[in-house]
Amino acid sequence: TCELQQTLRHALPGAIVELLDVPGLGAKRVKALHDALHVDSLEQLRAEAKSGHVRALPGFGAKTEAHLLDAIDERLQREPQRFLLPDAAQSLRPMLERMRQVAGVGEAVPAGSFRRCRETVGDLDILVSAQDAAAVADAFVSCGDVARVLANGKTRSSVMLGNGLQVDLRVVDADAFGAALVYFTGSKAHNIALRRIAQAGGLKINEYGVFRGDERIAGATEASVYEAIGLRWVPPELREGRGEIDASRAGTLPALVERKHLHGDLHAHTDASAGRDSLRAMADAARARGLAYLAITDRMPDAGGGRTDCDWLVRQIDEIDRLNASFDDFVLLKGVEAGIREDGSLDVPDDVLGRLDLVVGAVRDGFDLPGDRQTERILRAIDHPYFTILAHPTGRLLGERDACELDVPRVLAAAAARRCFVELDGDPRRLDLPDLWCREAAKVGVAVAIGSDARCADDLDNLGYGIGHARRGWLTRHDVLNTRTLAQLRPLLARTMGGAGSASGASKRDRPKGA
Ligand code: DGT
Ligand code: CA
Ligand code: CA
Repeated sequence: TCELQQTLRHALPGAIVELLDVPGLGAKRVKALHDALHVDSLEQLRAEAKSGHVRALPGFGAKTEAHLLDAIDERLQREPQRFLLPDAAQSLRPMLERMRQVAGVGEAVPAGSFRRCRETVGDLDILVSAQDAAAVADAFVSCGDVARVLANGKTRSSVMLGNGLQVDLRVVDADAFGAALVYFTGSKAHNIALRRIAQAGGLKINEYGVFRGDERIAGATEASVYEAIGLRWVPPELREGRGEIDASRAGTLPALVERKHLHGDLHAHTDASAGRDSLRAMADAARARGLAYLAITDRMPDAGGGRTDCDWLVRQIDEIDRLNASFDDFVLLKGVEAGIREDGSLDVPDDVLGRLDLVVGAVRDGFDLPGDRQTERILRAIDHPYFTILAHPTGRLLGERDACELDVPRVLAAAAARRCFVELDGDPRRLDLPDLWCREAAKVGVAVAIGSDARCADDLDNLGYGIGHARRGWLTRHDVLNTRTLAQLRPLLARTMGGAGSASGASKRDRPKGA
């Protein structure tokens, strides 16, 4: 977000931007529709088209009108759109700020899937504790981005923002805040399990508290609610009904990895390839974020015809050496994002790979290969003696491309055997390795490298999204590669990087998992 973006956004009426997604409508036509018919949402356009008002406009006609109706119906019937985390966060922030300014408001926090750090959210849920619910609701429905008010009751309201994101608000008393937060954080599966446990103990649990008969025995805090039914507080990221209740009862919940545990970042681009910022700027940004190391992993330019031009990489290696000489508390690691060809070979020659600290391998094409071929391709790449980290392993792009067909357990087994690593790419469009597979990786002893995949300095904050997703995957500090200090990391990287005997596998070191 920036001031200009906010100004422009507020200058646009209602949900008019969603009209631009309709095939056949550009800015000019949307403006014409708005000027003539005051249309500023899909539903309004549909109503006007149905009543024949659109065909009467200059440049539209009956055929266009019918076409628009079809396109709108197709859009409205489509699976409801889910939103990426940064988009949801950007809408959420100003709303929370607004409500926190209302007199008498205690807490104003996100709940639902956003709080659980799910990779996408269907809608946003906000929970506020306050005595004057009406004042909070008034502030809520008059937030800048609100295009439509869907419901405005005393304690619950819903709005639709201009970008199509729905936001639900719930206002509760402070003494029920914890119970309401548990309830509206979900997930539904987690809530159902909680209710069952309460019932088995002769208690009742709902969004107002935990009750024995008519007596409320807990509700002000989340911890009190869990404790009242014999459980320990469960981190929101685990509340998916995937074994967290049993672990809570048994006292075996994992100590989840946190952002402050990360000592470095193992995947970043500069203006030498996909990125926008210089080496120097990336290093400064990493240092400003308290990191001790940053791996630079640019990719080969497409030279065409299978040619490889590595001059740029050799120059970058030298430049990194020069820069590193100027730091005393920080190191740029020399890396590359090597493309994995369909035959499993890497698109960077071995003599260059041998000069690097790490090699991040990535599939960048052929996502639709059949599962066995995709798996073979990756197994072969992992077998390369210089291979270090498998980047964004499933290739999914949230909302755009499904994970490719891949035998993930086989890949993890191979990575464990070769003592290399898999990435959890923190780019909020990827969050790949997906959470369930992260859990599997930890189980089979493959450390997960959380990478920002930064395209610019600010993208280093992707590490935060990576951490959220890693927590959904039950990962602890010890399951994550870049919680190691540089001194601890070096020998782990060295095992693949042409250290004596590494190609024979004879001198492979033990990876100090859990150390
Ligand atoms: P989303 O919005 O699709 O990304 O996912 P959630 O989990 O945010 O779902 P949402 O917004 O429908 O509801 C928020 C939370 O409220 C949900 O995680 C649990 C609670 N909740 C909603 N409906 C029910 C229900 O019918 N039963 C129970 N036990 N809890 C519910
Ligand atoms: Ca939600
Ligand atoms: Ca909701």
